[in-house]
Amino acid sequence: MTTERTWLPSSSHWGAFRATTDADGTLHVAPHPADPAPSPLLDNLPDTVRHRTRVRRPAIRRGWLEGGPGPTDRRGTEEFVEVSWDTALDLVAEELDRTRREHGNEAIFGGSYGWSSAGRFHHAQSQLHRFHNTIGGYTSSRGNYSVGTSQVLLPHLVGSSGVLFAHADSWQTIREHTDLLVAFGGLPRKNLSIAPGGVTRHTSAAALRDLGTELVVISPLADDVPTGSRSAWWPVAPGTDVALQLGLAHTLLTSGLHDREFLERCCTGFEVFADYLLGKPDGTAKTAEWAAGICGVDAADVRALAERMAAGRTLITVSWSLQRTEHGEQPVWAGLALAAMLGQIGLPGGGFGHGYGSMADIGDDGPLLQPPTLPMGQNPVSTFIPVARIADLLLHPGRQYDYDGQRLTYPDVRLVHWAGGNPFHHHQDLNRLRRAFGRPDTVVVHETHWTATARHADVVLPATVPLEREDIGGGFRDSHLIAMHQVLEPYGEARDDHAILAGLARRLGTHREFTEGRSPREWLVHMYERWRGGLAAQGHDVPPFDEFWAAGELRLPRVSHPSPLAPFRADPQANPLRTPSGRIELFSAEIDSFGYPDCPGHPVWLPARQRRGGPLHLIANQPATRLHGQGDVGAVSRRAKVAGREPLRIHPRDAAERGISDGDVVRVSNHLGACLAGARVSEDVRPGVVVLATGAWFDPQPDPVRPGESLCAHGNPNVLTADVPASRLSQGCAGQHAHVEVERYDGPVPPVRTGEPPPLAER
Ligand SMILES: Nc1nc2c(c(=O)[nH]1)N[C@H]1C(S)=C(S)[C@@H](COP(=O)(O)OP(=O)(O)OC[C@H]3O[C@@H](n4cnc5c(=O)[nH]c(N)nc54)[C@H](O)[C@@H]3O)O[C@H]1N2
Ligand SMILES: Nc1nc2c(c(=O)[nH]1)N[C@H]1C(S)=C(S)[C@@H](COP(=O)(O)OP(=O)(O)OC[C@H]3O[C@@H](n4cnc5c(=O)[nH]c(N)nc54)[C@H](O)[C@@H]3O)O[C@H]1N2
Ligand SMILES: [Mo]
Repeated sequence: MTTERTWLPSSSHWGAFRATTDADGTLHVAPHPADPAPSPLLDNLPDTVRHRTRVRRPAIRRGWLEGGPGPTDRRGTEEFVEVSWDTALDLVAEELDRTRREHGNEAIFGGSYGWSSAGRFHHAQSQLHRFHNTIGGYTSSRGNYSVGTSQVLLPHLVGSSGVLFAHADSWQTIREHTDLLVAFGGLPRKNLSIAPGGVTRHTSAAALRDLGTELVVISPLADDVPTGSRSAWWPVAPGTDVALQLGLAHTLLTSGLHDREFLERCCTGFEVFADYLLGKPDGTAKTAEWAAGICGVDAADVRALAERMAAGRTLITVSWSLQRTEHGEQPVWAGLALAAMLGQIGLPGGGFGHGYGSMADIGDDGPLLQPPTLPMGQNPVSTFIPVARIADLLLHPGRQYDYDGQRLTYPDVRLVHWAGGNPFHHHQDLNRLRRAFGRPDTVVVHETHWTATARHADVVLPATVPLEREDIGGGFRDSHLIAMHQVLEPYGEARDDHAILAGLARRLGTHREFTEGRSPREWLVHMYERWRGGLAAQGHDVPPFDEFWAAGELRLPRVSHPSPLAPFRADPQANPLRTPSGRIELFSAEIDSFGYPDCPGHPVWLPARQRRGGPLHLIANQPATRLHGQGDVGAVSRRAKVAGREPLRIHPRDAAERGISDGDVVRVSNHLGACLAGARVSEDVRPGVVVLATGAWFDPQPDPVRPGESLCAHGNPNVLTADVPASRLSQGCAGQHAHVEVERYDGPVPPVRTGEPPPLAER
């Protein structure tokens, strides 16, 4: 006998879906019926939402509970004591109040970077910011880990980053107009599961299945080549794309294939760049031969590609991964300069793209609509850090540093409050981050699961997951707005972040200001109706909230959003870019005036400084089996593990040299740290390169090989990446690359402990 199930709508960063539960509570999920290419990551959900690593009750590190706040090296090692909500909220409210009274609100770090979950109201970071704005403000963070380098660079070059991100040509336009797509960093299918806030129809993933356009895919990893496409794979040495771009540019210049008219009319500074290509300032011409020697390709191929690029409509795209490296500004700037030389910027399907293959919403043809948003208020504190400087902030109060032409000083942070992010996933050099997390008086974390960040906190407050609450889901290019219905009861004593913060606000006298007297459902109605009013003003009628909620979704109206680059190209005088010259800046007098040796005034070849650590080049890219650390305990992520550890891809030649066979446990190490991983021997990586994706939950244990040091038993690559910025200009995350040695590990293998909660005692 079959019983009728009620499937309820919900959404996630990896897609909209429907969910239902069995009589025994087992969760079932099914993709949205309109999704042409649903994400495999949906299958992580059933195990994750009720996993034993869910935080069940508020928990306090014993040392903090008994000894009070203060710097300590015991975070991440001590047991937790479970307490009542009232006890936890009283203690946190008192500590927030003490910190702001004794040290000022600047001493509270509330940047709280991270992806949290889909859902416009219960977005943890937005809730946290709104709360802190009511109690006097906080030191914030600026930018993100995804495109932190480009976010600072692009305004100098093209006036804003939105010019490239929000207005990227759709895959449909590419299909119709582009003869050749040259993808630096590749077009990995795996990344197209994801768009922040949700993606109901995975049109980018679907488009890649049968693009038809000729592709040249430049990447050390074969996964980055879409299957079934007409593609050539150029497995260049990692970190050398700029040399290839310069070699192509030199060929265009010396063959007279560059578009002089476009460069003169729409760009500034080409002469400076051309002199550099010809080697006038440094004596090195950036010829195809020069490039070939650095990248490990044939000079004749470089010349042929340059000619091929100039012969038709060519789109050059640079993945976001390339700017998440040391000197990450350069591949973006040199890629833009190369596209400018081809003279097709502003033409459909031509010019320069940034992030095709990085995120589902780049190239998506959905409407560009700001979904409903939670107002966050104003932060009375202006102090901020570039987001990836978190460890420096905690380790070096008072120290000065450069950022985009400014000289900034790290404030003295005493309290860290994090909700919806996992710095022990996202940050580099985790051993250093552990030391940094020892410095503040107090660390408060809201988490759904016992992540490494929760384990390094003093106070852990259990948060609900989206299926345990009501919300509105939607991304910026999403075709639908999703009514996220509640499917499950909250786990244990978990509360919504909003409820947690409302409890703190009540204790600090700002409850009315924080909640505005609305229940969560009333907030959804309020946010939706305000948004609906805005749409009506633009001539788009959408139904009232009740109808939207009952229908479970809303198909969004089509809103056209022409790129500003087409009118700019047609008449740069009348439609200038928001750069100092009004044109595309191939030489930026402003950046040049900052005098940063690691980011001069035009694109240059600068090899990475961090080459120490070992003979193999490690790529720490996004995982195919989860979103960052989210869902690492889910079925898809677990299935891919090797000997219970994160898989490390290694070329057969490198494996043979080291006596490593497929399935072996290996030890990956450098001067910064070590981890264990499971070997996957594969021709898909270039020799000399190993790939270990991010997101295995950090499991620091005593290193059996280096006494006194720690090793991650699970395979988190961020124990190996250096905590250095892309440059002094952007201070962007440079976590994509590291240099390591890999050995077969024959010692006693420590168990991976991340699948269990930490030791918990009851008060
Ligand atoms: N080496 C290296 N490192 C990298 C990168 C790289 O390429 N290489 N990439 C970087 C990039 S691009 C990014 S974006 C970052 C991602 O880094 P993060 O965004 O920090 O990673 P997530 O695992 O998504 O962390 C989100 C956390 O929020 C929790 N969460 C989910 N929903 C809720 C909720 O409703 N309430 C609360 N309180 N918590 C919730 C989840 O359990 C999870 O632990 O990583 C960066 N790190
Ligand atoms: N499945 C899944 N998809 C995701 C995410 C996830 O966690 N899981 N995260 C999302 C997020 S937050 C972001 S910001 C985007 C990030 O998007 P990206 O930063 O573009 O993604 P990555 O997978 O880190 O890197 C893409 C590819 O670049 C290649 N690469 C690395 N170094 C080099 C190099 O020096 N030269 C060349 N030519 N290629 C190189 C790697 O082989 C890698 O597969 O991904 C999003 N998509
Ligand atoms: Mo990201």
